[in-house]
Amino acid sequence: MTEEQQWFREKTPFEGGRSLGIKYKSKLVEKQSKFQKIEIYDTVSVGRMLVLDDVIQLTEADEFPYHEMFVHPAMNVHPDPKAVLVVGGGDGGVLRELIKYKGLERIDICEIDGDVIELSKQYLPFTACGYGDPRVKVYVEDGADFMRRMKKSYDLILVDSSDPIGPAEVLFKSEFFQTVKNALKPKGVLLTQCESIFLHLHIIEGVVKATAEMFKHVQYMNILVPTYPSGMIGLMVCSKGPQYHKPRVEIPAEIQETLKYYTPEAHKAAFVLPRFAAQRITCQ
Ligand code: SPD
Repeated sequence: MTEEQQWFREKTPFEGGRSLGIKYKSKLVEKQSKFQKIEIYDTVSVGRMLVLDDVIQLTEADEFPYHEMFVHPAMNVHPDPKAVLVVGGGDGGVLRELIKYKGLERIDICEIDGDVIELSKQYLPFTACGYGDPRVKVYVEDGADFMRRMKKSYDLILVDSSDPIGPAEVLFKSEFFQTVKNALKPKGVLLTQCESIFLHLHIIEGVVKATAEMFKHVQYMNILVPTYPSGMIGLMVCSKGPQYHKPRVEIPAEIQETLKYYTPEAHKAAFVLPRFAAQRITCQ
């Protein structure tokens, strides 16, 4: 292969004719699973990189903002989290952050594609390092089917999905959010991957509309991740209990020391949106 061919180019309909290129040293994995094409690269400048159906899911260099912000704001504000479910997230990044909390008693993960879990354990040890924790139970099946059996079971449900094309499309729909709501305890909170304010406001508005009918508070949290399109991504925080934009406590010092992105200040800042986005994302 020539040097010019050693580039991965992410081209999705979501990116408006733009493309991000990442130069790689070698392709470590290319596998068509039952659900999607899974690729793992060893890149020149961002370490290992996971790609599903041609879309970058994470790189070793900048996965930490996303995975830290999926967990620590919710763990900070929820008054007594004991039971958590991760939907998707087979690479293990969200799990890695959750297992830092000794007070969590139950950590379930439901990932539809078992190959993502196995390949992550093999090639992405920097994210897939929490599977050995005795509290972690892995379910390989459709997340919505799983949650239908789990009524009022979880304090936190964290939906770490890919983009709303292919297998993840249903995870952005009203019916799915209703299923999540039913699987949450009365004061529970859902955090769900919700794309970029620069590129996907129409998708974000759809999620706000669907969730605002079901949850007491719906708030968008913005996170800087250079490798995602436009350099940022958001999470929609849908709460049956408190609002999540104000940290309630300092998180334990031994956890804070392990973090590179999250601080209570970064937590507050993530909920402050630029004007054009705040005008379109009506939060409550
Ligand atoms: N545009 C890609 C969004 C990917 C979000 N999920 C990433 C999974 C990392 N655990």
